[in-house]
Order: sequence, then structure tokens, then C-alpha cells
Amino acid sequence: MTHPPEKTAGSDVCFEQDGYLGVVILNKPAALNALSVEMARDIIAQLAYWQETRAVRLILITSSASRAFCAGGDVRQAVMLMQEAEAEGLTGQGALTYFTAEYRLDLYLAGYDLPVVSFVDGVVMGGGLGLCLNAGMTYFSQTIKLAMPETAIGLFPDVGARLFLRRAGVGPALMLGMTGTVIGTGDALALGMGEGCLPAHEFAEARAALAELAGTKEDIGQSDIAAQLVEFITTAPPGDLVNNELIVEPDWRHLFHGSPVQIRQNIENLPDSYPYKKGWLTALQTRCPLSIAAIHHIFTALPVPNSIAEALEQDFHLALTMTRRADFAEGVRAVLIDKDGAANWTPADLADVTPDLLDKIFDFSGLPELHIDIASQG
Ligand code: QUE
Repeated sequence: MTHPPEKTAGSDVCFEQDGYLGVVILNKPAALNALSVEMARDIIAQLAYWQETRAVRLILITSSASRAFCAGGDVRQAVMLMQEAEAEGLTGQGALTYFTAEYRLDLYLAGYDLPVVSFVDGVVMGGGLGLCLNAGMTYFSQTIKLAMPETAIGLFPDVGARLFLRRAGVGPALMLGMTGTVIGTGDALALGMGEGCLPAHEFAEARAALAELAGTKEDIGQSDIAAQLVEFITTAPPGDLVNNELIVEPDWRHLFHGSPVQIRQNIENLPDSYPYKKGWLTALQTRCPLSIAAIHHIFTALPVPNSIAEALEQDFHLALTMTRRADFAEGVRAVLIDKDGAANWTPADLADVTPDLLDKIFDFSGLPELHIDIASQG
């Protein structure tokens, strides 16, 4: 690549350069920065340019709006691409185009030569969480809304969640993955996600500090970044889940143990005064049963991946097999298009998810590999 990709204010993603600091700014606030195929490709192209030309030494990813860092992949676009391809007799091609673009970005960032820091404020969900956590160091404002909500749309917590959610332990990983519960900064940090709490009103100063670091040091390591940002770090507001004396008995981590149906029973058995009982039970009763069973299978039956690349490859394949099913388009319709929240799932109940159904979605035979070929981003 000989010339820089041109992206200026008004684009869905903007690129700025502060000396030796390259800044990626997600800029589609009306859609909470949901990541489209074009945004993912543009970011890869700019990162490739910065790396090839050695123009920068450090990358910062952030958002132009405090409402959201990134709500996830643009799943409405995914469904549109699937329907367009289907109409042309190219079944499966739409999902392939969509997930290849999003997963290549995460894979590219995970193997990128330069250190990457994300400043995250507001909504950080699904693909947005994959973006920052797979890239490198993540700093959360005091007011994030973090979740892996994919069981609501017939997908599963993907983009490497089988590694980054598991840092919390299997019980918490199951809780977050199966129910899509939204947590704040205190709980996110306590559950092993993110480096620290950096108040949003300090983002500009902290960015300037990163630019200064990039200007003075060639080979920047994680400890340099942590040291440069330490003056901006504060104690996170206490979490609702972790270290909350309201929820001591029974410890919620033990509820998420056993089969999906057993877990649902454990929650039904809680006293009505238990703060999360209603939310968790409603989630397990209304979210996609096969999606819930899929993430449960990942955390309880499959080996832990050895690397982010391996996790992304497995998630890429499962995303392709799961989005072949009607549940995905139906979930996106119910949550994001008609917004009636009344998805019609098949099967409709957790108890009706059979081993045979799970075997089918975990059968990856004939699927393409996820590989990064920057020259031809097909
Ligand atoms: C589950 C999800 C997503 C979601 C809601 C869910 C998701 C996603 C969005 C989203 C939000 C706002 C937008 C948009 C998409 O919502 O992945 O385009 O404007 O991107 O329950 O997985």
C-alpha cells in the first residue's frame, strides 16, 4: 500500500495521527458504532498502512461519542447481506462476507506489531468488547455498560469470548454468556476484563500522554503504557455483583453449575428477594435456547483454546453454522428491526435442545479457514 486510506470527519471511522500515535475513532454514534464490513476493512487498511510505513509506534482506539464505544457487529447488515446473497442463489455467501470482515479485524489486531490501547466509554458489547480485549490494553471509563448479549439474537458470545469471559472463571463466564447481563466498570475489572478505570473526562489528557510516550520511545511495551497512564487511573465504582454484600447467599457463581436446565432451576429456586433472580430467569426463559446451550457447551465441554487466533477461528466457524439457522435472522428481527422482543425460537425451550442439534452446529466440516490476506479483502 503506497498511499494512506483517506478517512476524514463524517466517516463511520476516522483516523488521526498525533506525532507517533495513531488514533482510530469509531464515529457512527447513531448506531452505537456497530461495526460494519466497511468499517472493519477501513480499520485494517489504515493499521496496515501505519505498520508498513512505520509512521506510528502506538495505536489508540476510541469513540467520538460517550454513549458508546461499540455495540457490537452490525448484525442488521449481516442479515441484509445474507438475504441479498440468498436472493442471488449464493446461500451462505452473505454470512461469510460479514463474519470474515469482522473476524479478520480482531485476528489482525491480535497479531499486530504495534501496541494497541483502547479507551472505552458507554456501551461496549459483543463485537465491541472483542475489538478492545483482543487488541491489547483496555481502559474503561467509570460508566461503561458491558455485556455479551448475543443469546438474544440467536447467535452466541463470539469474537474470542471463550477466552476473555473465561478469565472470570467458568461460573461467571456462564452467567455473562448465557444471560447477557449488563455489568459496569467495577464488575468488569473484578472479572478480569480491562486494565483499569480511566475517567472519561481524562481521555483527552491521557491521549496526549500516549502521544508524548510515542514521541519519546521507539519500542513501547505494556509496562510503559501502564506507567504513562497511571496518573489518570482511579478506583472504579464498586460493582453490583462482585464484592456486593447484597448478594452473598447463595454465591451467584455456584448457581451457574450443571446443565442449562439445571442452571435455570437453580435460579428459579432463589428467593424472590435475590436481586438478579428476575433478570436471569427472564433471560433463560426468553433468549434463544440453542444459543444458550451453545455457549454453555463451549465453557463446560470444549477444551480451552491455546491462543486468541484459535479462539477466533473456532468462533468464526460456529458463527457460520449458527447463522445458517432461522434463529439468527429471527433474533435480529425481534431485537433490532421490529423491536417486539418476541422472537419465535426453534426449539422454543432449553429442555428441547438435543445433543444432535448441538452436534450439528459444532460440525465445521467444509468451512473455509479464517486467514488474513490484506491484499485481497474478499
Ligand atoms: C445482541 C447483539 C447485538 C445487539 C443487541 C443484542 C449486536 C449489535 C446491536 C446493535 C445495537 C445498536 C445498533 C446496531 C446494532 O445490538 O451485536 O446497529 O444501532 O450490534 O441483543 O449481539
